Amino acid sequence: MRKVTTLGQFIIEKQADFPYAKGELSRLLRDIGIAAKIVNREVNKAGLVDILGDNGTVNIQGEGQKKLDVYADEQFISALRSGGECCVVASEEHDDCILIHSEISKNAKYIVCIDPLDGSSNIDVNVSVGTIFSIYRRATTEGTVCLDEILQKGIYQVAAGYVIYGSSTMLVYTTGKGVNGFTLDPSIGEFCLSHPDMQMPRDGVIYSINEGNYIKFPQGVKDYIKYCQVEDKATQRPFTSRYVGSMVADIHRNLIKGGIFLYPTTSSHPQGKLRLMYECNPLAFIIEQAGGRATDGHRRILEIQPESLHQRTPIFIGSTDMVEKVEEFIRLSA
Ligand code: AHM
Ligand code: MG
Repeated sequence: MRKVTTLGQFIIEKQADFPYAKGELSRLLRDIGIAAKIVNREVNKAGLVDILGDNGTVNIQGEGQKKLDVYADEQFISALRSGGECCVVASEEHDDCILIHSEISKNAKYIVCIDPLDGSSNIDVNVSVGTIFSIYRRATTEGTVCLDEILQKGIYQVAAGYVIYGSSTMLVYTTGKGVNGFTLDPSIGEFCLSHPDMQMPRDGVIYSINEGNYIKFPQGVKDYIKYCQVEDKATQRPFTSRYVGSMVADIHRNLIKGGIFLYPTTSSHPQGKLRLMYECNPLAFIIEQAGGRATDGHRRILEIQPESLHQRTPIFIGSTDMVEKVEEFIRLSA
């Protein structure tokens, strides 16, 4: 029988990779894994909400039912608070960052940026959603953490990952030494290593973009989409269009099969839609670690200096050759 490696075992085995680590990062990752299992349980029950009680009603334990994105936010923050390794959380669900003050976290050095439940408009229709997280380290544990310490470029991430609540639930993460994927085995309640050392194909035939916005795209992106649709045997065109509308699901599929995900600027979202700190940076770190590429059309996502917590950016992310191709179209249209 094949040996099963759980997420917890794997994290401990890999701890030696960090010269500075005393186990705190491992504990932080483990805490995120535990919260993900709790959120997974609720996501799985989402379709039963009408039977068990909807928002504003009271469930059988006398607790009010919460929207799942709020629930996920609370679970991750609570896990990070009780873990004691994290000093501040920036979440899509909160305008300001959340400072963690507690006796056990007074020497905490890790900063976590998180989108607790991304693609939440897909929950009502039983389509995959995800959690995305990014972890940074503080240079000091002195004094209260300030905004500038949180606004670090993506290249300084010490770890990043996502959870996809899909036909099976997976947690995929990197600490800068490759990418590993774990599938939740519900029978034992553990994430088990299922996708060791994930590598993104250098090229692909899938493009993922909300084509309904075509008219609002910059010319270079319009030209690239037309390129994807033109017949050409040598490059296997026309390419296949696949768009779930949950960034995690679209990028997870493309990571495995090869492909590109695009969310450019549009006339209605001149800065792009997706958020740099907790959507684009963590996914860019993972995709680069798997051998892919992530840019805003001109610059590497990981090198953008964030100016605010909820900053948006256009993003082109996926198989290196495909991302380079769209960059070429953007350059030519300038
Ligand atoms: P959310 O954080 O409000 O869920 O929005 C992020 C999601 C991404 O998962 C997805 O790729 C994108 O929004 C889809 O946007 P659109 O509906 O404009 O295509
Ligand atoms: Mg989101």
